[in-house]
Amino acid sequence: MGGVSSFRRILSPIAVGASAGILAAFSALAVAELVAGLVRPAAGPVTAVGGAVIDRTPTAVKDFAIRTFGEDDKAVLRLGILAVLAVAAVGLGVLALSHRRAGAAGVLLFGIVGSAAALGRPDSAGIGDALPSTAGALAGAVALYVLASKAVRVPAPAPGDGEGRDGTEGWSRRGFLAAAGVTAAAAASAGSVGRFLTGRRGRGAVASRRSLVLPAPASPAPAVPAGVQLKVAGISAFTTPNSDFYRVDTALAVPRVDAGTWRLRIHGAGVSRPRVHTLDQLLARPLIERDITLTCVSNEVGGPYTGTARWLGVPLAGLLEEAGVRPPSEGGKADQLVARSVDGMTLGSPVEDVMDGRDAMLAVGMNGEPLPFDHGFPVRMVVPGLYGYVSACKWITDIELTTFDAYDPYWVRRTWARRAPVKTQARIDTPKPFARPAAGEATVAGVAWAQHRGISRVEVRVDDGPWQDADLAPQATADTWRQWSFPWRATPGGHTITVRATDGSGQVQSEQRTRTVPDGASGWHSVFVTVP
Ligand SMILES: Nc1nc2c(c(=O)[nH]1)N[C@H]1C(S)=C(S)[C@@H](COP(=O)(O)O)O[C@H]1N2
Ligand SMILES: [Mo]
Repeated sequence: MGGVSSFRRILSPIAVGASAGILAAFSALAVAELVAGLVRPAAGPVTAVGGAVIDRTPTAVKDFAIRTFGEDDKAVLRLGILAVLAVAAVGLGVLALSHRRAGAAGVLLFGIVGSAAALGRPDSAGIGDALPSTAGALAGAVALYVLASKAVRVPAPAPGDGEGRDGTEGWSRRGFLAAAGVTAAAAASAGSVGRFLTGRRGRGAVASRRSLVLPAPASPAPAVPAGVQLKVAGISAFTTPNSDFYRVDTALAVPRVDAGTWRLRIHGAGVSRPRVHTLDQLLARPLIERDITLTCVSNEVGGPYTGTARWLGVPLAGLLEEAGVRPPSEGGKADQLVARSVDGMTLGSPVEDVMDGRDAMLAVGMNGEPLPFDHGFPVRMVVPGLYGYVSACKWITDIELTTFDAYDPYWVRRTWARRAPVKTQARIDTPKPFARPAAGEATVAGVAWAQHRGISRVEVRVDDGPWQDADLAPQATADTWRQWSFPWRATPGGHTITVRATDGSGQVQSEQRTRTVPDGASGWHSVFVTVP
């Protein structure tokens, strides 16, 4: 008996237990996926737990995740959940070899966590949401119990016999392998059927989007002046293509809403004529088309979470007026409009702002096509001048008129400000940080935004030199960003280039550096470059 065989004696139970645990977890997730496909895909355990984690993640950590992983934050979260499950599965599998019941019971505990997460999500559709996790946990517990009972210890080999009867010392392999094979095959089939069902559910929504024909706007977008797009390599496009448009939301599974069954309810304080609108009813109204820059409050100074699209939509003020709503300045009862999405998100906007004549709308079109699913199909809100989290509800389904005193929406409960107009910002798009531009004529360029106030001036400073005016591209509207460029004679050495904007009311962008929480980052953007 050497060290190798005693090592095997320890290793092989761990390997057997680990495989039993992983297989049981796989079965649990596969059955849960199958049931979620039947009940409601968003109630699946990984999606539900992920959503619950997002809801409970402290703002600082969420901000870190957005900064660090960007739009991959959700994939990272999913992987994290699967990693935690895998570790637990290995532990329970090893435990089950000696304590079958305890191992199986451990799997059931995970079912409780999944069910609780699904029931606690703001979009929970009721007790049925517990089914996927419950069914999955039951399947996983049974699988683990059976696999553990197949992995029985055979009588210890006689001294000098060397290996156990079927190759693995002290363990019967054949029965276990057969049971493992059957479990794996059954789980894989359940998982595939589940995927198929979930895919089929989404197909109605996909078909409804494909067949949606957007009406021509009654009020087309004002002609964009020639020259809004500077011919400078590396500057952002004036209109952000949908495929490049930033995406920020809490949806682990993007809602796929069928336009045919979609409804929008308008109700609440001061709504004398509550109404439910269908999409066809909205599309029959005169539509407006506008270029509007949307910005996320989580955008750091110089960050990427801003973009401009040509939105097509129904003016929101008119719909509200028809429902009997008056702004607070005209004696209206409600000062907050709470928009609610199909996934339970809530966003609150000042009623005064959405009714003050700006182009607040329920958007149905983005850059000439129906809203992409990622950006809120079939209908989302867009309000020029307000950060997305206080205005731009995607997959909207409900508008409730209330007061800021009476109700705190999702982000406000997570330390963000109740009111959040967009702060004036200028961003250097080129050169990039730590670039090595050649000495001589160089171009510094970028975009500046102060939605609904407009941009009147952009200045650039190199190192500790004087502020110098940048050349401004024409302004499309006060609701869009504005491009700027600055010819720079680059001299060898390291240089810090800083930019600041002045908005349409003459207010110079604040130098004061603040974090994104609670109401948006402020401060000047600068990049450091080295001219070789
Ligand atoms: N339903 C829903 N709508 C939402 C959000 C969300 O998490 N859920 N995020 C908001 C935030 S914080 C921003 S910045 C904008 C982003 O819109 P986009 O993803 O289309 O760029 O959507 C807003 N609308
Ligand atoms: Mo945002």
